[in-house]
Amino acid sequence: MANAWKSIQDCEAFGTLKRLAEHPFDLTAQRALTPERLQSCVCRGEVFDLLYPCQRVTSEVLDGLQSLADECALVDQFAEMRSGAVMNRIGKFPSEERQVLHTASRDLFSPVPACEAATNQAKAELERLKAFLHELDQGEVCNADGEAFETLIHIGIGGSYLGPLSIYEALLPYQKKNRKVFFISNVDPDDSAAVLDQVDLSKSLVLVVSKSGNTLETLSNENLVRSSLKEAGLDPARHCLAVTGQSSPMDNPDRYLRSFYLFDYIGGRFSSTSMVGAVTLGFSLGYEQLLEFLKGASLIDYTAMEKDIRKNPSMLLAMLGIWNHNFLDMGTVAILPYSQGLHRFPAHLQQCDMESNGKSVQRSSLPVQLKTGPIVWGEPGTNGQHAFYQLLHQGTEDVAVEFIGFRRSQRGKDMVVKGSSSQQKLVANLLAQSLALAAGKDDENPNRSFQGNRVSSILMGEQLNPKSMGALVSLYEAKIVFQGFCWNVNSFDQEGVQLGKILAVQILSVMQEETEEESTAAAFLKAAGIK
Ligand code: G6Q
Repeated sequence: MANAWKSIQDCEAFGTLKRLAEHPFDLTAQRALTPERLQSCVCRGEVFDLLYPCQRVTSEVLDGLQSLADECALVDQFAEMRSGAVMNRIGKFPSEERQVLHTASRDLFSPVPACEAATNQAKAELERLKAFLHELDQGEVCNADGEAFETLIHIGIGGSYLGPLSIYEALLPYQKKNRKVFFISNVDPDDSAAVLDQVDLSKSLVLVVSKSGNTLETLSNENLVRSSLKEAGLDPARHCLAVTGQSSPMDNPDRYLRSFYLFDYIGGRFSSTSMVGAVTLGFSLGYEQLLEFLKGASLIDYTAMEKDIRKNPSMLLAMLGIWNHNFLDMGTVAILPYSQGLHRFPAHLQQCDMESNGKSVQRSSLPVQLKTGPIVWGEPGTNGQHAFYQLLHQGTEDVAVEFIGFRRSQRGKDMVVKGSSSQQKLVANLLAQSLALAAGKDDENPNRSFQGNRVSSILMGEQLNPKSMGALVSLYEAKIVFQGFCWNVNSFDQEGVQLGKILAVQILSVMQEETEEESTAAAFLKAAGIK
């Protein structure tokens, strides 16, 4: 019932919040950041606590955001999504018309999953993966010389790459001995060449991941690696694995040692907990740790069903984002993890968020009336502090910041220098930055004065491990989905990406023709010195 879904601007609370936004809480005022505020503005979650004293909110604002969430029926829509409603659609126009069931791929731990049919499909794939990983461990799957596979080359792009990459990198300390993963995504031949230079192909599995099975970059890279295997005298059918959609052009089990399925109700950027992430993570971490990762992800899907925003970190993060974006007019969000393991996580979120909510049409097919998805970017702190934080503190662009931190380091190897450990320094920097951005600093020298009221929140977890990484992934997925519901956009299609795929093919076809015929593509190629 698409017409029943409201956008926030149609809600009564919208007006109240507009009024409150005329005089947002002043974080620079004396006694603004009181110990009481610092201790009470915390949303306790299962794996992460969300600290939000440095947001320009009062309890009145939070009540308004709660009303918005209620009026837009965010939790009801989330429940509908989880149980298999067709959410990927636009009014009466042709659209993907699909269910949205990435949550089913990890809803494995409840006796009553929200969508049993989809969870059963996920379980069946996981069982096949478990068996395959066991065969690998036992040496039943091995190379032609009977040696173990030690390397996996993951080939994929976009949603078939960024999630698995960022999670793999985050969980390196949990990697099994003698297992290593390399990624090839870019069609730039230097990307594949750099990987091929580093691996021993005879001991490598090649995992080709493509839901559609027809992505130019991925197929080109697959061909390139297959030809390298052949050149090395290796049989690709013994080395290549696939993750793809059923009946895609890649759904050809004869070409692959093993094929795993990704179902059409799981969008690429939401696919980390499906076989898209599971095969690579299973190879790297082993099956038990993969399950821990899925457990963490599933846990947050359940806490996301809590209607009280003060008790639901993903929904609160979403609503604070709405407040900053639509009421306080901040157009960009910086994701700043104070954890080296998360160094590629902002890139994953950038895709997940911007591809989902970078939309201008409501689900009713009418144009949106409000700004939708913000620009999302980020880098790990403290490195960022020595780079772009200058703009965060004193620039003319108001950036909403989302810090991510952990109380304990991942590897536990640390030492005390000048009275504090490196982990203490890391967390101290995070907290100090949040406070400094908020409070600002007066100085008679205008160049040394900090305006303050620069907002941030902090997601604080105990330690980065498979379970918390799973939780972090699904916490942000839920945030993005909630915001899409607020704007009443379809967060699950990606016409802009499809357009790119078509355009490149058009230019390539002109490149391959020997015709002198004038066309826009031909002129552009000539201008670029390519034809
Ligand atoms: C993700 C997008 C997009 C997609 C890539 C790869 O949600 O749809 O980033 O993941 O274009 O597509 P394939 O998996 O089909 O190769």
